[in-house]
Amino acid sequence: MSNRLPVDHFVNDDGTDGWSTSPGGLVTALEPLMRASDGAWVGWPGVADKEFEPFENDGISIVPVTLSSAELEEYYEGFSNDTLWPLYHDVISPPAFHREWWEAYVRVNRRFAEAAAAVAATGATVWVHDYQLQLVPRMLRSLRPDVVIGFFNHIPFPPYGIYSQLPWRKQILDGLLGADLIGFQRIADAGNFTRAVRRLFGYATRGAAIDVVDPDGRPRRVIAKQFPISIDAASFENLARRPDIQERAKQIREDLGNPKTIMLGVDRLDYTKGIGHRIKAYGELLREGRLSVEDVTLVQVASPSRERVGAYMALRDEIELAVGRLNGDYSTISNSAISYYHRGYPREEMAALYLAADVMLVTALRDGMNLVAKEYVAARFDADGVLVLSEFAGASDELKQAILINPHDIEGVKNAIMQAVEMPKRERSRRMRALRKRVFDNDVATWSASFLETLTGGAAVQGGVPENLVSALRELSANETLLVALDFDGTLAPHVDEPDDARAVEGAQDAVKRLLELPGVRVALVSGRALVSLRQVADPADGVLLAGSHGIEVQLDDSGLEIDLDSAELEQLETLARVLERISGPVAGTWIEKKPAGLALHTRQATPEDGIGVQREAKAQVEELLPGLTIRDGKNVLEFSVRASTKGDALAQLREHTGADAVFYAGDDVTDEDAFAELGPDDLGLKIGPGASGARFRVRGPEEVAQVLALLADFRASADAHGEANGPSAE
Ligand code: ADQ
Repeated sequence: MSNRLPVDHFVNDDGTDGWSTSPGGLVTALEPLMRASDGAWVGWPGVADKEFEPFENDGISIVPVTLSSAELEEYYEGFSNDTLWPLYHDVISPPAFHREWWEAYVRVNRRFAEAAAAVAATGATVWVHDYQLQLVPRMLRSLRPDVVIGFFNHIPFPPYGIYSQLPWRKQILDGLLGADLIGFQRIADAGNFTRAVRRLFGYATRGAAIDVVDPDGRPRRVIAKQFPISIDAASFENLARRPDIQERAKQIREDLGNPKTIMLGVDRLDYTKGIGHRIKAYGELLREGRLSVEDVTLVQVASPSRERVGAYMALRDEIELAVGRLNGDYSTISNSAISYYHRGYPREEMAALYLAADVMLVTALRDGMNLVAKEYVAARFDADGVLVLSEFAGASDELKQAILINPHDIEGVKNAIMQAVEMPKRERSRRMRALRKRVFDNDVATWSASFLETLTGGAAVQGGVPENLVSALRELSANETLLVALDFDGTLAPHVDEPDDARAVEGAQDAVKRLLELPGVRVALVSGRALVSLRQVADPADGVLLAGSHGIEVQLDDSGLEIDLDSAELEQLETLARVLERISGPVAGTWIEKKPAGLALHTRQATPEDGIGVQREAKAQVEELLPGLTIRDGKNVLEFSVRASTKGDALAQLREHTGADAVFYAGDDVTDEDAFAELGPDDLGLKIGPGASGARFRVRGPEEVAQVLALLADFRASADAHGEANGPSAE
């Protein structure tokens, strides 16, 4: 889903509707995938007040969302482009806050969410793009809890001091948190977002993970991290290699009078792009005689943008005044200081311009990524040309061999321009080669694959055991000693309503039995269940190690089962009991359950208002009286534990106990993410089902887990037979 569909509407001679595909990088990257997965693209077709039926374009279903011209004004030009855009770009231009714009934004976001809800298959993956649709993830989740939702923010996410100006700051964050995965351009953007979430919602965050509580009271883990977008680098290079394009590049140079140096700026005409700063620096260099129009010229391409928004009209006047002044002051009959073009060009012409330019100037004051910088690099197959790049563009995180500038520092920009103009050939080519490596290593296909892999992994929907997992299992099986640690519910056994009814699928039982008999292999169950409950589904006498209550209770070979709380913990437990009893005692339908190292407060039989009230009160008081105590939100239950433990801690303990050289860990729950985080490069993490995950591999469900464990047992058995796994003694 994106605000704008990847197709443009036109009217055929006979009056029928026609559509042409717009050639953006995003479309190129997603097209093959969408065709293969019977995908649909939901968005606005670019024409107001007109309803279009869904149609098929190049094997992709196109689902147009209708916008009225009033909505276009309020939701798009207003809230998106005159509120969010300036706010998210460091308030370079003052954002306007209007309640009716916000209302239109909510209305249109709901329409998009409904359109997606109507076309998405059961369990589908929905990828929502950009700041115009930030409320869609939450709206879609409430309409369709079965779908997996990713969101990518193409523009920066501002620091809290700026973000907090937004009157609807909580609603927008909540909208985004409806997604399973939220992608940003830079690590700093993800950090700003996570900090805002902590400040406004108080949710716990660890690294990229944010533990949220959904309106239905269920806890859920959201991942927020950077996925720097890129371009279809190979296609840009191929374009630049075409003889006609090279010819055109030569022609451009000639038409400009073959100056020693051609500098180029290519931007949407936007106040974020720092076009004025660039012209100012260049003008001063001409005035000071450090550059002269006989040697140097600047080509500035500014594509028309948002021409009905006031700030953009004013910007156009300002830039064109500056261009006119500079040309008036410095151009000669045969040499222009600036050649300025206010129009869009086809990709072919862009490639020729990039080839013709000795120096590319990207001076954005704030920019999510800036694809122009990457396009310039991709086009330069001749490993020549110098990129001057603003630190405030996301691209600067990757393109370190550019000349990096702070565009506000005009002296600095001037020096950078001089350095670029005078840079010796060898240095130019050394830098350009390094830049090219980076752009080709992370192209737009890699970008989208890595986002989608983190979101669901292909195997979450397809079933079967992916080929790369098979080879990773083979490699893993060759370790001398191996720990196979498994979550139970949802991993070995399908989820059921009554925990006592859960049974591991047959194939998984068999595979676990085989693994238990193999030398050098230990098997452990790691669960949120209490140990007593875990013992009903696995028998420690068979040699299975057990870690219950997220690792608070562990049953290792011959070690005791009881957990000994120390005096401080006992004291905390007493305080905890006192607080919970005081709060829940008077409220009907609530009760307290004793846990091995804590207490659980159940509210299932209370009225929803009472339940929420009691939980909120209990949480607040416990946090105040016993800061740092582990609190887990469940559905209608709050668990308080005086001993902090996660499945990650459990895994670490099991690893130490078994002394295993490598670990296999499989789990389906958000709590399993703590275990995945414990894994090292030689270990193997397997996520079951959809949802963002830190695991390297993924399969659909317990049936597939059974296949995976059987494969592992096979590999291990044959490795044993050949003596590989027994180390030097067997050789
Ligand atoms: P934009 O602000 O539009 O994108 P940018 O990343 O530079 O900025 O992309 C502009 C695209 O338009 C480039 O592909 C460029 O070639 C093309 N273009 C510019 N002027 C043109 C002209 N006159 N004729 C033809 N084509 C022209 C937003 C964010 C960016 C982020 C992208 C992608 O603001 O920071 O990099 O999305 O996520």
